[in-house]
Amino acid sequence: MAHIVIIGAGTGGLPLAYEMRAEFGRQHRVTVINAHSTFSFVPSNPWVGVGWRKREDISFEIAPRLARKDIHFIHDTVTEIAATENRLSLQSGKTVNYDYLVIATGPKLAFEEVPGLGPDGGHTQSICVTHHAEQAYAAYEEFCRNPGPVIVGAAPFASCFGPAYEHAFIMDKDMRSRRIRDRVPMTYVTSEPYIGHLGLGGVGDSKGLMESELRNRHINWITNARITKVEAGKMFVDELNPQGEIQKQHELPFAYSMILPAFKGVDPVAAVEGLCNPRGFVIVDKHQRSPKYPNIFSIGVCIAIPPVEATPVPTGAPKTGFMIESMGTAVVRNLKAELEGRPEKAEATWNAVCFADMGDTGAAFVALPQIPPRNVNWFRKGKWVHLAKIAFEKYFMRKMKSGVAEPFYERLAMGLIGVNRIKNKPLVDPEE
Ligand code: FAD
Ligand code: DCQ
Repeated sequence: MAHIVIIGAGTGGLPLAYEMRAEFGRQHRVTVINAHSTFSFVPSNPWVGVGWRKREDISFEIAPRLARKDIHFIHDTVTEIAATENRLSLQSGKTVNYDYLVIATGPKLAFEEVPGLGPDGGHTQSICVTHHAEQAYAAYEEFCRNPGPVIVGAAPFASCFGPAYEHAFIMDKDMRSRRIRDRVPMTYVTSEPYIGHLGLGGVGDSKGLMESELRNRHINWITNARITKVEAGKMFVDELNPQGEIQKQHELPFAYSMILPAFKGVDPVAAVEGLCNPRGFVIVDKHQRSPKYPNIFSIGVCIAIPPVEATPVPTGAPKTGFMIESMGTAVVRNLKAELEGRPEKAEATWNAVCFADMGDTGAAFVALPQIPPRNVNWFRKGKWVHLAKIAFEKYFMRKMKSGVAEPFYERLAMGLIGVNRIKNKPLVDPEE
């Protein structure tokens, strides 16, 4: 009997634990360790930021859900990974031994890279985690009583631009409903080289469509923006030209600001000798496995993937939910093959499939593969996306509570639009 330990019970780790249990039966021990006792549906955080959702709408206690599936849960923080000894140290002082480890620790929010950035001691809000989104909402209510200029955007080295656009559009919608939008000049400030780049080199006509949406809503923008410093009510921005030289320097006043930080790998993961790249992201092969430590796999935001292209202000490629779950499916298959003594074979499709909300409408995109030129390069805007995202939230929450990893109809629906989790895998595998 092997002991498999998963660090992180987020978008990647929790479905992975369920899928392992479903695939392995009771043959192997599965343990999940998470820093918080609750699961939180991260894509709904922008809604928490404007009070459209409360924490309890998008979170639940993990322990009872995993217990029902005979998955051991430890509510604790991993502080050290002794990779050569297959042992973890936890904040409580306990240690946990493993045979196989899956790292699904998500991002470290690197606010420290820009002086004055972030909600803890800085001057900008964040919606990256639910407690930040709650803080952002409290600050937003305060702001609405005394409105002024708003800056929303993303810092240098950011990779997750979708939520920044979402938050700008959602705030615009919310302020229109409150009848205060006319008192709020809004600017979108981003490290992307152009609007709609999304860290993906654009998807379909995302540039044209997103620019048009921003214009329609009187949201100005600065691209190739390197935010250098934030003071109370003032943001300092270098705007670069395509050659990477400073073209203009801005001092932008604001009454409210939400800036997506750069992501890095969390400290205990980044500290493991030979496991990570310089930004602390886990280096994996195409089977999600560490080349240095063959019994360590990794999925989600914490893995190293190359940027789609070099940009004047550095940006990274996003890792979206479907891609993350696909990585989990690949890990389960490869681990199962290994435990049964068969050669590993599964490779996740690193595609970008996403619903982005815009308050009363939304944008959906499919980019297959991530790096252009692509076979599928599809971007659409419409009210149906707003509704689809709400439906997806309910569906995903139900799926995470019930523990059914990838129901047949989901696979069928995604297969019909040509999006499969595993490379070269037929829609319905006759062996299953
Ligand atoms: P997470 O979901 O962040 O999970 C990591 C878990 O690891 C956390 O529970 C954390 O507490 C735990 N952890 C970390 N360190 C330790 C430790 N040392 N010990 C124990 N536990 C630890 N993608 C989409 O496809 N669609 C969207 O609409 C979308 N919206 C997004 C909105 C926001 C605001 C953000 C930030 C991202 C969004 N994404 C979206 C991108 C991506 O899907 C999410 O970031 C996703 O949650 C990443 O999953 P993950 O499992 O890698 O990390
Ligand atoms: O896991 C997902 C997730 O949460 C992390 C999302 O955030 C809301 C997603 O958007 C997944 C899997 C998704 C993708 C959902 C399917 C989108 C399909 C869009 C294309 C539709 C074409 C008809």
